[in-house]
Amino acid sequence: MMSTPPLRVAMIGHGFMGAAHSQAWRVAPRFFDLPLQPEMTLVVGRSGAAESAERWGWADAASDWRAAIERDDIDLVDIVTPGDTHAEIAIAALEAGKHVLCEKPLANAVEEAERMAAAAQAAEQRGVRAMCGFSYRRVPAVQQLRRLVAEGVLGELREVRAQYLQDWLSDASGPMTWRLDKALAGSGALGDIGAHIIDMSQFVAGDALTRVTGTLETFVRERPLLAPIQPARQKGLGGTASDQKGTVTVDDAAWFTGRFASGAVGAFEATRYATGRKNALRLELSGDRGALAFDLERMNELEYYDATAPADRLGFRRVQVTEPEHPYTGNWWPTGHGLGYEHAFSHQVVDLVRDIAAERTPRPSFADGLQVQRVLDAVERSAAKGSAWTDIPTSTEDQLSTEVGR
Ligand code: SOE
Repeated sequence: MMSTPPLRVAMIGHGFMGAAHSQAWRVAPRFFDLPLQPEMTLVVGRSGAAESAERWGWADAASDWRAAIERDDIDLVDIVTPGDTHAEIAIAALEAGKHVLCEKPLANAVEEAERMAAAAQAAEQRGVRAMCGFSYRRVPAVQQLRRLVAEGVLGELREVRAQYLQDWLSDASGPMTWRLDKALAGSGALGDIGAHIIDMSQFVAGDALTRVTGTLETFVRERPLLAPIQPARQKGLGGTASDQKGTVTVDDAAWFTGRFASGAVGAFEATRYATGRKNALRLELSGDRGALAFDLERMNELEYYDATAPADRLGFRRVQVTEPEHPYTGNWWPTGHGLGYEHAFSHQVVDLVRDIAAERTPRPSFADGLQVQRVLDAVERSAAKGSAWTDIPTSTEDQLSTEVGR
């Protein structure tokens, strides 16, 4: 029997996303038939990479990403570092002929995202592929939402409501972290979790935002610096706070409205101060024939309101997205058993590997990631102009995929 060709992966970075991506590279080939066999060849980090390799099952560890992307035994580079290094690593990897998976948001600035999208377009000519890791597109219920919208269950889409509510910063005594430093993170809640609701709303609606108004707020402007602790645990994920203070240089919360190309209107909120909300990404779409709703904290279901139903049975009904007919679910457990946060990352690996083998452009592509970056930038420019309406530049390669289930 023909053996499956390998896809040898080097993961650059090994924080929280490193754990999620490691789980996906290890588990996806065990539950899905893949045309290429992922091999967890190398994890790269400035410190602690050997411990991460041991813990998560990587064959080797290194500290120099430039040497890693030049290795002949590496086919794909998976970037899970803070946003300030995405552009440099992704462009170098693409130019070295490596496929790239890059965590969201694509970059810290539009100019960087433009260079990344151009490098990805050039690399495609050489059969090298790139994906931007908006993993929530691959939650089965989100894929099902897109299918239902594409089938027309909403009728004319009029309104999109999207929130991403977390509260891990609501305690002002919590320490500084790289996510609060504009030089490393690019922005705060806006780029970290606002990027998710921008990508998800556009993906589900099959529609692109064309103009926005934005308001940003920073509630806590100084936070204790972490005393020097094991480097692997830096990034504010634990450790003793010192009496030194660091300045927060990003937004804590973002509110924005948007107009879609179809004419639909959207209201968006991204905050890490929504006390009591842990990971509440909520999306609701309203049309003249119905409505659809999703909450990541109840990620195995969606709600559907059929406005064309007889009056005596009108109401939102809960759809359990665990049938074998639903996207991805048939490869896991029997109906009703449900999936978790980590499974979307496995589905991301499945689709990326299949796209590479089929010589297809992965979605979201770097062009899709650039379009989200342009929305983020427009929100920031609007906020700086008293929340004035601000247009989002578009270009041909921004056209979102209309292919259902991508
Ligand atoms: C923010 O806390 C965060 O870790 C995001 O960066 C991730 O993209 C999201 O999946 C979970 O929350």
